[in-house]
Amino acid sequence: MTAPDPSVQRILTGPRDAWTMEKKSRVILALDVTSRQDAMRVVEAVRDHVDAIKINWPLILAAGPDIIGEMSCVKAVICDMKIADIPNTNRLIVEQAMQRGASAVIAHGFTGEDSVKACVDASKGQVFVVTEMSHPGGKQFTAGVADKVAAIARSAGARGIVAPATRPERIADLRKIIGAMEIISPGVGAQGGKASDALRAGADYIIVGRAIYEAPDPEDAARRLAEEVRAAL
Ligand code: BMP
Repeated sequence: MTAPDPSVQRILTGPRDAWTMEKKSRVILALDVTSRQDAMRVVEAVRDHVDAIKINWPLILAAGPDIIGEMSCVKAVICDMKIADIPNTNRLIVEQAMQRGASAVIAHGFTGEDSVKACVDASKGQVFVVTEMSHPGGKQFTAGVADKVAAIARSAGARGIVAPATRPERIADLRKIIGAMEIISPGVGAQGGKASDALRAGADYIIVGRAIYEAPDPEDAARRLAEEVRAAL
């Protein structure tokens, strides 16, 4: 065991505002870095400009699952493991994530309503269901089933859906299916989507990774995004 570096200690002694995702900047940081040190550096820089931290496999595998708990001391953590299994396995995965400090999880919906419902039950409703994916290949399969998946998310009692900032018109379509549920929207920046377009189409939050953590000044990049959001609303 190595001692945490000073930046880690600063973060861990900061104010605890985790668990409830705020709706202030409407920016969710996709923290797809592959070391704990990079994760801490980026989070410390941008913490005042983001409402939540989304953690995906690259960081969980690189830093270990304890990173979920560490990050949850700073901000609400969304565990993006894109859970896609039978109901019992989904339940076990979600329980592990929530016990470690996640505020919400991301699951696939093509597995069917019973699998989504298992995630909903295990997280007390804190599930975002992936609909149409934001990358070009997202049109090959996910686009064709997205409406159905959104309907499943709604009937299973999920908190919201994940919908593509790269195709804002699809955000607007999906909004009609899910009503007042939340939409979190990736694809801003590196994938070509614009924050303002996604929000005007009906997204509640944008999810941004590389445009923040690969920027020369991540704090400045996150602040500018938050400003773009404010201007768009
Ligand atoms: P970036 O801003 O660097 O493109 O990162 C986007 C993030 O959102 C990544 O973590 C990716 O896994 C996730 N994501 C996505 O890009 N499109 C989707 O349809 C669903 C996602 O979860």
